[in-house]
Amino acid sequence: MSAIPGLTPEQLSFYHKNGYVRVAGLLSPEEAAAYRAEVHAIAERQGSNDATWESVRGQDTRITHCHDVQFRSAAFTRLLVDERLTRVAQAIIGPNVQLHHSKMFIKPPEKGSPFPMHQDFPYFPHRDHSMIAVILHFDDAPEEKGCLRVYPGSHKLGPLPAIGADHHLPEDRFTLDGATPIPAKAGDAIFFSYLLAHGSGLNISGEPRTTLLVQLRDPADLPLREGHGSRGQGMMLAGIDPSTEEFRFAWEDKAA
Ligand SMILES: O=C(O)CCC(=O)C(=O)O
Repeated sequence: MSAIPGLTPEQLSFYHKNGYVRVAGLLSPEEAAAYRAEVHAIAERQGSNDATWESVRGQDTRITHCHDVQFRSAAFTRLLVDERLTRVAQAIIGPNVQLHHSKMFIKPPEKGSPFPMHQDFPYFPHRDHSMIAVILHFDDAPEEKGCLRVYPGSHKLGPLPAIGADHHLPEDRFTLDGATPIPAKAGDAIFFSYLLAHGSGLNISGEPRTTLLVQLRDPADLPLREGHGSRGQGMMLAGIDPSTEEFRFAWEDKAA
């Protein structure tokens, strides 16, 4: 057993009550700075792209993204299995932690797109709701940079009706302004349930906001429908996949 702690009992009970927990200083400021440089280097190599949600397009805002970053830089392969991260995930999910997908975001200065309030559930619904996200902050994310905002305890409402192509929540009930801001420092990580109502505001500051978001689940949890696949999905980051199914090559699955 590793000596690296996951969550204290207080942090775990905070998570269960509120649906999220911020772990301060999961990475050192030096490590965060190095990952930040990697994210910006990937963005530089891949050129301009934008992941602004349909419901907030047309306001001259942008957000740069790239999925499955561990296929772009080995630094992120190492980060995905970093025990400081996986042990927190184990404290929440259980001993076995499986990768669903990863994605980096850079919210550019002054016009970094917001994320309307939403649950992640409708994108990749699962039977047991074991899915969590962790947002790793590679630079400071104060409120004016468009930090994460949440409705604490909303994960207890279960799956909620979602609207439009980006599955956002009704804007009259779940306003961005009414949500609790969770400002973070470089090196902090915020873990949250895929049922938590969350979003984030515009980056109106003069600095980019740079993050990596990783979705994780219990391998015994079953997707309720196909879709939202990703390269590397199913990779075990901690523990084992207890499946007793016979080994199959990936191309056999596709042919089935
Ligand atoms: O990075 C953020 O501010 C939120 C991202 C998010 O909610 C998502 O990608 O589902």
